[in-house]
Amino acid sequence: MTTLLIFLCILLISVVVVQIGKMTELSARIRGQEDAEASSNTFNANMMIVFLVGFLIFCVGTSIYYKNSLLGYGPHGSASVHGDEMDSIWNLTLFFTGIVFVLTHIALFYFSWKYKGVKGRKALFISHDNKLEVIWTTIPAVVMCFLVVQGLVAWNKIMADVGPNEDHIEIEATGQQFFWTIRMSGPDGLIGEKYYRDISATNPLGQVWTDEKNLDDIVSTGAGDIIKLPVGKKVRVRITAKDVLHNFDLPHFRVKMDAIPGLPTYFVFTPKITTEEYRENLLEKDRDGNPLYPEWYDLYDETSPELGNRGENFNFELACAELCGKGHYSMRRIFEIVTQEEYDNWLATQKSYFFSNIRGTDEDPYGNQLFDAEIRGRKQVFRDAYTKALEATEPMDKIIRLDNITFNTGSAVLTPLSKYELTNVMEVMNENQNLTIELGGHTDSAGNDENNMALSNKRAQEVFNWLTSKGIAENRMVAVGFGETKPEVPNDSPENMAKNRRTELRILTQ
Ligand SMILES: [Cu+2]
Repeated sequence: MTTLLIFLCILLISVVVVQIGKMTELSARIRGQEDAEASSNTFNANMMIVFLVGFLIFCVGTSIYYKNSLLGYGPHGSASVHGDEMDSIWNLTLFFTGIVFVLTHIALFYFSWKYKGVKGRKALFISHDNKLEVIWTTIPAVVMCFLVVQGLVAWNKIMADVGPNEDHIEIEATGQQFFWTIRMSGPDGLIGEKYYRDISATNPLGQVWTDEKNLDDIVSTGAGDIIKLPVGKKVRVRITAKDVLHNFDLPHFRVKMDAIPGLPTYFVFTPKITTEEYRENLLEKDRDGNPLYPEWYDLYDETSPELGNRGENFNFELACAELCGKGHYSMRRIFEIVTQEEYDNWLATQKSYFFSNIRGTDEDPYGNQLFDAEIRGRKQVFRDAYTKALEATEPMDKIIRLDNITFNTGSAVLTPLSKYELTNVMEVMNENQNLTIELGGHTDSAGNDENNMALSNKRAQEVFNWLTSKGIAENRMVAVGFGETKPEVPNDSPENMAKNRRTELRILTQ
């Protein structure tokens, strides 16, 4: 449709041009060719000057009109430490190119006016002029050298990597059609290894789980998830891509770097202003209380006035600055700069990808062991339940579910991870020599009643044996199999049946 419209437009314009040509020809024939040419030359030459004035006014006018919307001007000073240097290089370049821009335009249009076609005037022919050649080669060369050297000095400073022991936060951005996967180092401050062959549906970045640096890494793909970073702390972003070229662009921080499949790049920057402070700058008022930048007081969303003005809703945005496909625009992500304290609190609420998605699955290489934090966590849960049971008076409440004692399916063989909970039981038995307990085995209703009874008996006995092997006296414990006779909930769903398969500890004396 668009193509057809464009085609029709071109066709119509061509028809108009041909018609105008015909008319000019016709009028020229009537008035005499030469007179017509002379008046047309004067008219065109004068229009050149009109255009020149109009064009320069337009350039200067729009620059002034939009100055508060341009990065580096008005409220949009750099939000990162290195950005100021980049802005000053930018202004320096703009100063020189601006002078050249204005002068060449004036010369171009003035000459067109001055040397318009006049009857009898001949053009001067100069084949070569050494002086002119030297002038217009040397001046641009010197200016360019000056700008390039300044630029190189700034570039080397900006692209300096972090030192070997320098305190910094490491994050990683992986571009993909059409979203960014942002990986943040957890409390260890380090990002784990990746291997492209490990990429799968459950492991989108190909993290190598045997590398312990990966275990606390946080992975965020949701376009709505906000990434927080602390103000004043150096951030090193590793930038990669999974399919096509993307570009990691944080314009307010003057950070921009291609994301190239197969070729990791990086950028180091230090945010120097929080999102909150930046918003305050946008909403700044002069001494009389008038907004300096009134456009930021416009409603953020006219259909929802309760959201407030644009300034209050301002956010630093990550964009993909490479036209990477149809959904390119949707690669927007929000980065929020906060105080160190807020950052620490936020980081503590973020779940590591490994522990929320991989732990306990087939991909987990640590299936037969618990991490210290998990051991402590399970111990705490057991201790809390134990204390509650000790204090309880009702016989019903003297029972502790031992969910972390598990068996291989259909057998009485303890799983390797059960030893941690068994150790918890052993410890309280050793601490409190008056404690006697009943170890109860329970199954769900699946299968034959007698088999279930036998299995639960064997399982309770297995727990009993483990504890006696660790030196707990046999006369302080009794192992009972209840089979399917004491379901905790009706056996009407797989979840409920799982709840009914359990080992229980009941306190007999304490
Ligand atoms: Cu992209």
